[in-house]
Amino acid sequence: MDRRIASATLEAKVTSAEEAAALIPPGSTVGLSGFTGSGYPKAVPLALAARIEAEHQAGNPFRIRVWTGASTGPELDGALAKAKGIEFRLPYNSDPVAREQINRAEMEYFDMHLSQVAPMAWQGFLGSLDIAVIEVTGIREDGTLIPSSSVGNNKTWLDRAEKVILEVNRWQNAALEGMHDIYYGTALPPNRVPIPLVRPDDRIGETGFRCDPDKIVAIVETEAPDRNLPFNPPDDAARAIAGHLLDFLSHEVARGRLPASLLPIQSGVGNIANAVLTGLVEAPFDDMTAYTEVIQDGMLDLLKSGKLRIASATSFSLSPEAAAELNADMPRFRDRMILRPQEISNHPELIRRLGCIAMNGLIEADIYGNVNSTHIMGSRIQNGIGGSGDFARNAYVSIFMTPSTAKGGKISAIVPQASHVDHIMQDVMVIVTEQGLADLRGLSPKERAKLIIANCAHPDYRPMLADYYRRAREGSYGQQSPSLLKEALSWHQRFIDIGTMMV
Ligand code: 0RQ
Repeated sequence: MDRRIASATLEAKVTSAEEAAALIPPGSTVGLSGFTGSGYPKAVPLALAARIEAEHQAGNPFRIRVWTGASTGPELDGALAKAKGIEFRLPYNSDPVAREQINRAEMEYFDMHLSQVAPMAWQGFLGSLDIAVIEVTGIREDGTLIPSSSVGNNKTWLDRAEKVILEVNRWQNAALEGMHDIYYGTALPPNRVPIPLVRPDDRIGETGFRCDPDKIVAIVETEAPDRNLPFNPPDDAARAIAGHLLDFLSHEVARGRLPASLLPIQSGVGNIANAVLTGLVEAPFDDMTAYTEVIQDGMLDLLKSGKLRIASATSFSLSPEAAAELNADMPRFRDRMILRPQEISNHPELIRRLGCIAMNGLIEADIYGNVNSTHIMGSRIQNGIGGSGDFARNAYVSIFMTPSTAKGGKISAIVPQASHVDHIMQDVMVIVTEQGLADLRGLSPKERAKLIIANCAHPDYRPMLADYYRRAREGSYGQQSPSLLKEALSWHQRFIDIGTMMV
């Protein structure tokens, strides 16, 4: 059998998931691996959830505080949330059970920029970390750890936690070894120095995690796949959005504002982002690079096509088919992919230096181009800000994309005023819907409003928006960003009251 633990001292610490979970006391703060459904521990959280349920049945309170990289999988967030075992969680979450508990105020959720999690932990702003539970691909003879399909905050959790539990997952391809780049040069002010990365393909760190062996209290062996959710095939809206965006990029190249190989692309998760990447396979750009958070199916297609030279990220987020394809051909892909800690994949300094083209989804945008990425009707969390803020504020071009309506047309994605703002208008350069694209660079709020209503709003809502804007031009207190305060959020209230924004 494929041996994954080459250190005899550490092999002696192999135990069952139940025994490892028993080392996590109630009230602990636990730093777990995992980013967009990849590289999360799969056995210890399940065993812990069973233990929590048993304690609850015996009448004993038992909850923990959970820190991760980003979203994980049903065996982690899903199981612990179902057991009502999470008191507090950070950062990005996409688990439906955890989402419901957050929205019912049964779990506290600190939604933060993904690049800031590790620095804030080091700065001591988040409190102390009791235990790290980290999935790895293997353990080398010298005790260094071979990362798995995501890096996320693992370096920081391993360094900061008092105790470490490892899951060595044999499902993860042994050929992942060598793909990672773990940078140990971050320091706190006043000792911070520039990060020596000037191209997406630069390697500036080590291929494994350092970990004090004395801190390792248990090692559990697993053989379990990542979450690997399927992608929906792109629908008409996704294809139209991709088409507008690719036209825009071609136009920018023609105008000399982007090089023919573009600049490093960042792409969010989801079906639209994936459709855009797939569209790039046919587009007239060669020798492209990606400096992004996640490598999804479309990114693999681009690598296979030879159009993408290198993809730098912090994790994979693949469908089962793409994961199988990657695993079957890992050595071929390995040299053209780099997985880094999320504080490096999302670092504002590096995003600004490289000049990334950021492409992310949104929930709603207002007529001035303020973007809400997180809250439905201003109060209900969907997922979280993730890395969208890290990229949008620092990108060379920051692009947000969405279908122009949601929920079968009952909701307009373009509204008089965003019910929550994650990205202020200064961080939003381009908005794209299936209706068209609004290039907002260099425009005043009133110029932006005209363009967004004309190019991005759905025709069913366009007259309502134009009417609102016309009356705001007449009746607003000020005329820099005209607004009718009593009416600005009435569209959302109408949806809550009668189930549609349409009058
Ligand atoms: O609801 O699941 O009930 O059907 O929101 O929307 O249209 O499927 O789009 O999957 O691309 O997600 C902004 C959430 C878009 C995502 C967001 C409802 C809609 C559906 C999902 P259902 P879609 P996507 C890198 C970058 C923040 C983080 C980020 C996101 C569900 O892109 O989480 O960008 N972004 N990270 O029906 C009510 C509206 C709505 C709405 C959509 N206006 N009102 N519901 N929905 N618009 C990755 C990481 O950082 C890890």
